Amino acid sequence: MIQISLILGGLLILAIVLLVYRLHTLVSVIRSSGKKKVSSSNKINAALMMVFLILGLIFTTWYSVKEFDTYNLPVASDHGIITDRLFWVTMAITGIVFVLTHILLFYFPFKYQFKENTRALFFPDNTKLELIWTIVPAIVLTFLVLYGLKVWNDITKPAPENAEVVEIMGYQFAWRVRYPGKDKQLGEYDFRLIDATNVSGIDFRDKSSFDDFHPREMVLPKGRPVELKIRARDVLHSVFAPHFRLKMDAVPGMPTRFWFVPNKTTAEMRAELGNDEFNYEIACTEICGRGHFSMRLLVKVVEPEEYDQWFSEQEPWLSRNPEYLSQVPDDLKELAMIKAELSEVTID
Ligand SMILES: [Cu+2]
Repeated sequence: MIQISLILGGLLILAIVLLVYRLHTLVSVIRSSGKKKVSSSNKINAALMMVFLILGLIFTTWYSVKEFDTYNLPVASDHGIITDRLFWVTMAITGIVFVLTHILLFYFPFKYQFKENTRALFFPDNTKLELIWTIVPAIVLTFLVLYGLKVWNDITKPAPENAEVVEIMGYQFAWRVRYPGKDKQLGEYDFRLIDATNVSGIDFRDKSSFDDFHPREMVLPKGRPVELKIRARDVLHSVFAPHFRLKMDAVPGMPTRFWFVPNKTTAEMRAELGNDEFNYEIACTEICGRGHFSMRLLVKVVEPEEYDQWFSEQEPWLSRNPEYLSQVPDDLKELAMIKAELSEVTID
């Protein structure tokens, strides 16, 4: 009851205030009829436009210079340099236009503010001017689109033959990384084979699967092309490694890929940033559920020799989970045991 009367009371007061204001306006119209009078607020508003323009320009320039490094991630891949160049060319062209139009946007209200003795110029159209402002942006935008298309084609062309292949699978809520093992061939997978242990559904009917291994973090060689084969197990995820300028969706039922060449080791990036704790990482950039935030995968870039060393020391997944040998066809069992470095003893 009290709430309703409060609301009604509030509405009543609001109505009274509005009526008083309306009355006040009408009275002032009658009083000043016949003579035009420019209030001082007109001049103040015009002056404030200039103040806002100048202070705004000073502040944005100062802030952009001061905080540049906060918003600019160092780049650590070959194609990242090309992508960055495209970004800065686009930024320069659109930035110049943006600044110029905004200077005019604030300057014109100041220059053309209402003055009692000035009359507005009647300016219906100007074909030449309209042609200029149509053709110039059309040419510039065509250049930007073609340049962007060239960059896109460059970075999405098929990976070189000798690329290191790494599979990355997104699932709620982690990444599963798989390397092809010593045969350098990733085995097949089948979603029907997924269980609590075989998280990504590796198919052990395929002999390429026997030596595949799953490390906890992704290790990559510097200076060698790496092809990520990307897939998702449940919902949409997205592989995002900002330092490599890498972003590609992981789509259930539709494998995607992305290849790139890391060009700075983790150690080099640590030295560059002066931060010993720095690590490259892959994050999920698709809001994929309540555990989305935890989809962080560390990436370590090392010198190629160190990578080969690490690669050769990894243990095939099958050798840690020998019970999955039962899924291997009988005629391949012997091969599976050799490739998974299993001895008879481990099985019994
Ligand atoms: Cu995700």
